[in-house]
Amino acid sequence: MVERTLVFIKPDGVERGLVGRIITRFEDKGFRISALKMFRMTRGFAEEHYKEHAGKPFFKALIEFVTRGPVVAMIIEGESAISTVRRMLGTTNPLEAAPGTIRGDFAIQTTENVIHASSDEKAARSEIEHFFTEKEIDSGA
Ligand code: 3AN
Repeated sequence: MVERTLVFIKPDGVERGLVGRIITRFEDKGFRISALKMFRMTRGFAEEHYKEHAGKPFFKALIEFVTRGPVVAMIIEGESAISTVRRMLGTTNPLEAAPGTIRGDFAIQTTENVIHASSDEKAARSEIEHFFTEKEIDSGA
């Protein structure tokens, strides 16, 4: 099934100049980018995105980190995009992420782990709506 998922390259990935290499991986795989933008999250925007983690010990540091510089957000579209993109990212803890995955190849720390992607269909739907307006999304037609 063709799916859409929400991905963003976190401030560490942008600062380190990894944007091009990460986007290339998704394009090389055969996925389509149906929306793309760079912006700096406000605290409120970030807290809404990570609301399921509110109150956890790492929450404050996570919000500080993700708002410290711009992110590059995109919608990736293609066959089974949600689970496949998650596999391309690797596990949340980059030390356990398999070589060949984005986190496995580019990250060491769990907070500064370079990239986010929606975890399932429900998250993808709500995150796409949170990050992009209908007008910003290319229908492919
Ligand atoms: P993922 O990004 O792999 O979906 P989540 O949703 O569990 O992982 O966590 C969201 C973000 O919160 C992670 N990408 C990471 O930046 C941060 N995070 C999660 N767990 C921890 C942790 N134990 N310590 C520090 N930061 C964490």
